[in-house]
Amino acid sequence: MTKKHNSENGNPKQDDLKVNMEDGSGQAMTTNQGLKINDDNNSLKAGDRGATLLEDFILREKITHFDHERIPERIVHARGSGAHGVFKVYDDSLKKYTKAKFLTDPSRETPLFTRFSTVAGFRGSADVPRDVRGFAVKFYTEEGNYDLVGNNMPVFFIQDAIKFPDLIHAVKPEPHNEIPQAASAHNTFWDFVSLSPETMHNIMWLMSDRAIPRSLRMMEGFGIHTFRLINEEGKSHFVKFHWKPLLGIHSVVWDEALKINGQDPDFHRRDLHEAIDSGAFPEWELGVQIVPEEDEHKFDFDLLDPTKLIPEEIVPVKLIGKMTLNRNPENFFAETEQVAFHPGHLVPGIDFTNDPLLQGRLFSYTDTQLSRLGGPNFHEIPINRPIAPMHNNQRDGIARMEINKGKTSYHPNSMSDGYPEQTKVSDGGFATYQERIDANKVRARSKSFMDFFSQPALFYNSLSEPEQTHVVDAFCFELGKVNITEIRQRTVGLLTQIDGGLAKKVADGLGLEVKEPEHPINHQFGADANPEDYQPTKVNPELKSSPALSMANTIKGNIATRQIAFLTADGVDGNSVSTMKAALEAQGAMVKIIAPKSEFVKDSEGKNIKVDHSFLTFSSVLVDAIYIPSGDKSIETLKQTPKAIHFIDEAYLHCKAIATAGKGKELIEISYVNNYLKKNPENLEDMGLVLGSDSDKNISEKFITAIGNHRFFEREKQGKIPA
Ligand code: HDE
Repeated sequence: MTKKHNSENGNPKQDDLKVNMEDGSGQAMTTNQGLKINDDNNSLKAGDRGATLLEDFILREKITHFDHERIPERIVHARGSGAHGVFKVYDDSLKKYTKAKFLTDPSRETPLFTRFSTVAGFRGSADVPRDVRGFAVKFYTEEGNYDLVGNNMPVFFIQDAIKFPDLIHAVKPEPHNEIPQAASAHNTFWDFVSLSPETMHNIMWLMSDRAIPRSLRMMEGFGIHTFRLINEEGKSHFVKFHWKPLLGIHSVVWDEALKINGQDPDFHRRDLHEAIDSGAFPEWELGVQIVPEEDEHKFDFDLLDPTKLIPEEIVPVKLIGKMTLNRNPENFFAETEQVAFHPGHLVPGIDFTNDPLLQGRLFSYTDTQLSRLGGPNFHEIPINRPIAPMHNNQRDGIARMEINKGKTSYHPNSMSDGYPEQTKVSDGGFATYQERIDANKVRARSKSFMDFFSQPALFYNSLSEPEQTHVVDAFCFELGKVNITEIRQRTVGLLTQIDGGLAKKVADGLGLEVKEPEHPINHQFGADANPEDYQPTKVNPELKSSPALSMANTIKGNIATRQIAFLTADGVDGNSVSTMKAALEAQGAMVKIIAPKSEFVKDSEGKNIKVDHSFLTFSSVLVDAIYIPSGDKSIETLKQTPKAIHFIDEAYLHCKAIATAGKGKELIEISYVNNYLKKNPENLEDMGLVLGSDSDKNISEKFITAIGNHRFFEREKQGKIPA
């Protein structure tokens, strides 16, 4: 297919997609053959009471198409949300490391499509289970598509691709009853984990708040594996890829996540869609950690081991460019569902390493599309086709769209003058990096992969106190759902190897004794191998703590796109609403007016204020903070509205900022929160409570600061609120 290089609107991929767009507005309805339809409401019958006639080709065409609307969902990462965007590199400073043009030419804006996903749940599952999130980016570069298929955690559960089916079978719903949906808290997952110490690093991340993001827009992304950058001279450097969100990294709390999944299963999908629709385009900086080849063995872990990260304090992340997601898909199925990523979609300047997990992925991603997208021509689906010209001798197959001209479909040929022709490396042809390999064929795991516990310990040590508490709580929840004591005990045994305090707290929470694991604890060896050779090793890590790993150290203070609920009823003070609304919106926050009934509330002067949601259809878990405007009559009504009081208790439990004006405070006084107010009258603002009067000019300023803090985890020490 011949492609235009020069774009009409500055985005060549958008132009490319337009070729396939269909728009029925203002058009006549037709069959798939273009026949205009006269009656789409009644099938063809023998008499108006039937029977229906087989000859009704219009009925048959419509129903046949409907019958085949579904395709197999992805075996992993089935539930996802996607968006279009662009990437621009800041400067050409990466030239000494890579010849990839999209990473070195600041004048280029590369179109891209990004798909975020959960891993375990089915396509129709909810958005906020405790899970890893996929973070896959397809760059439509002028040299071909480059896919960076990563996750929101920098390490993976297993070290060798051959374990992937086992890992996924263990985490997916159990085979006999297909329970539970989108959850790792069940016997089979923890059975596998407790027997596979290599999983422990990713398990620590999975038990942390990283597994329950506030928004897809507030997650980091990681390529995980060590890749290679190759420069013009053919020299290789190792590289790890990072995505850093400009809004910072933020999460919800676990109790909130459980409730969000019921209140709005599309919480993340909606959030992404609405942010882009409103023009608040999500942005990430692309970062690289570069390691010279000579330094390959300088670390206390193996760079090829995907269960290890390179601490940023040892190799800094250099920020090289920015991705902006600026357009929602036109059609979910055509774009988000049919997009096909593959870590093997490379461009000159980037290459692989021998990471045994990456090597297996390089097979899996094309293979899986064959059953998911129905055959070998999935690269022709509009969302997948490159903007770079594409010509080769591959032919035919199911649903082939291209009409290949010419008499030859082989190379070498003379009948077509040798075309399509090969390209020299110096002219942009791809050549694999010539890594020297001299080895025996063995089915084995490298000894350098056997330190399973130092980096999980580094991660745990790097967390703030509330983050550590959340990890303990998560283990207690997950293992609490496991009903085989040996599995729980074995897992606690593995935790003893990471942190004694952590193991003790989890054991306490589960009602178990702490027991050191029995020897041997590693099962990653074959039947003839000597288990002694595969025992976990312990190194003395270079770092004890890496501040970059804690979300407590993330960017704070930006309240753009944060959702703020205003609790109102008839008689609400109009000024109190409009002043605070204006102040919040000036910072990019989004206000939702909540009231006992939909449509409108009347303010104290009888003016209508549009209601976004009633208490019936909304809940505190869907917002970041709440404000209770003043108004004698409205506060009296809200006091009689149990859901309004629950709103406050729940928001307090989830450590969110709460502000009141004037009489609004009385609503708090009849909530459970009042127990804590009485105990802490001094430091309310440190706890995210802004109790002001309408005349208090600073109230909006203080509230904005509080929202910018994201959460007030100090409250968790006060004890829980029954909400
Ligand atoms: Fe994947 N993975 N994966 N994975 N993965 C898939 O490919 C696989 C791994 C990741 O939004 C599948 O097209 C194997 C690591 C993302 O469409 C499948 C192994 C990382 C997505 C597959 C891994 C990922 C997938 C299912 C171990 C982070 C969603 C559908 C060797 C670096 C992409 C598909 C999207 C999807 C196989 C491990 C990320 C089956 C065999 C490590 C983000 O091919």
